[in-house]
Amino acid sequence: MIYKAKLIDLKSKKIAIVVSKFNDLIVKQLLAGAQESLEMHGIDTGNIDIIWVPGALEIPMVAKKIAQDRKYDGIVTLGAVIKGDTAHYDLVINGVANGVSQISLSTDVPIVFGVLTTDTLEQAQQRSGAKSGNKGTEAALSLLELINIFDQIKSI
Ligand code: INI
Repeated sequence: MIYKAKLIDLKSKKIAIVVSKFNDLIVKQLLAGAQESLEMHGIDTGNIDIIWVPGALEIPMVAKKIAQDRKYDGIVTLGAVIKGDTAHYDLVINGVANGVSQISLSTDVPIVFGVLTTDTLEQAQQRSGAKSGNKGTEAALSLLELINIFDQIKSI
């Protein structure tokens, strides 16, 4: 048997988007891309909750809380960590990436990582709706695929 995502009715699925405010010009583009693609694939607008946190480092703790509460069928995490001249960069990236990964492995809720990590603001712009696509859109699509797969394998 092969399990692959297929079109299902997503109308009743509840999605949370946990998004950090830091670098807000970029994250607003990621959020717009994620919302648009969720809605385009049939998620009801009223079933998408957006939870703002201060910075990317705060994403895991909020994602963990809502994953444990089991109110959502899936969680998209969005943020933008831009290197610039901050030494904080590596700490933030490691914290958010490890945190989200741990939560996704320790709960049964599909969670995707839509946190941009770039050296420059320009690269972040390219990946948030300009030349190199939109990481928010990609993350939302991955989540829908994952929810779909979860639905199929839960009855195995
Ligand atoms: N948070 C981000 O989301 N992006 C960044 O680029 C960033 N930098 O570079 O520092 C950043 N730092 C804040 C961090 O996420 C926490 O909010 C802060 O340390 C308080 O815990």
